[in-house]
Amino acid sequence: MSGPTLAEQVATLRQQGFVVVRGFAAAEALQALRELSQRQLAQAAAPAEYEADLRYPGAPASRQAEGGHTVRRLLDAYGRDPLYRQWATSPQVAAWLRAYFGEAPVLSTVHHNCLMTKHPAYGSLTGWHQDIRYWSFSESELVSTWLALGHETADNGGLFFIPGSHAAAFRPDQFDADKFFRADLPENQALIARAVCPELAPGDVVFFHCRTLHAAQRNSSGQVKLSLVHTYHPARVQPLPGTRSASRPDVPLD
Ligand SMILES: O=C(O)CCC(=O)C(=O)O
Repeated sequence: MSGPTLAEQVATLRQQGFVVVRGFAAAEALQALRELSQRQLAQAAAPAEYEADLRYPGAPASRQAEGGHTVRRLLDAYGRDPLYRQWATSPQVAAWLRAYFGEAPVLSTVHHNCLMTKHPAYGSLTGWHQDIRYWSFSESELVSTWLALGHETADNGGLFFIPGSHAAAFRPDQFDADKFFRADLPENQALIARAVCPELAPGDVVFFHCRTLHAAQRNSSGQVKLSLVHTYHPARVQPLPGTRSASRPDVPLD
C-alpha cells in the first residue's frame, strides 16, 4: 500500500507544524550515514557540543564531572564529511522542501547542521521550545529535517511535538527567561497535554517548522540515539546581517 503523496505530506506540515515521512532515506544511504556517525562519535572529533555545556536537566555539572565528556551534538555536519554533505543537499531533500517553500531551499550551515545524540547516561532532557527562539531571519519560515538513524520512541528521547503550535500566537510571558515554554502555567499545560511523540524507524524523516513547540525526555534505553538534523529556508528569507544566523555561508540547493 502506498503512503501519503508529497502534496499530502506538505499539507500535513502546513497544518500541524510537523510531518513524518516514512522510509525517506534509502537503506544504503542510511547504513552509510549510520556507520559514519558511529565512527565520528567514537572519535568525538571537534567541533562538538557536550551535555555539560548545555546544563539541561540530567546533564553533568561540568566537563570535569563524571560523564562530563558526553557528546550532545557533533557540529558542522556539512563541513565534517562529504557523506553528510550529500545527504543535506540531496536532490530528494531539495525536491521535498521546494514543494513546501514554493522555491528552491537554502541550507543554513549555522543552525542544527549536526549529528544529534542522546546518551542513556548523562544525556539530558530538553524542555518545550520553538527553534526560532535564538535565530534571526527576515521571516519565521524555516523547516528542519530530523533523520532517525535508529529507532526513536518517547523512552529513548524521541521528540514530542504540539500539533498546530507553529501557527499559534503566544505571549512573551508564556516563556521563561531562557525562552522555554513554561510547563507550570495551566494554559500552557492544556496545550502540552495534546503533545504527540511519533515513533520513528531508521530512515524516517520528520520535517518540522521552526515555530513548532517540541521537547524530548532523557534516554532510558541502553543505546545511544543518533539523528541527523539540518535546517533550511527559502531564498526569499534571509539571515539578518550581523547576527549569528548570518555568521556562516548558506548553501543554496538547486
Ligand atoms: O534531542 C533533544 O533532546 C531535543 C533536541 C532539540 O529539540 C533541539 O536541539 O532543538
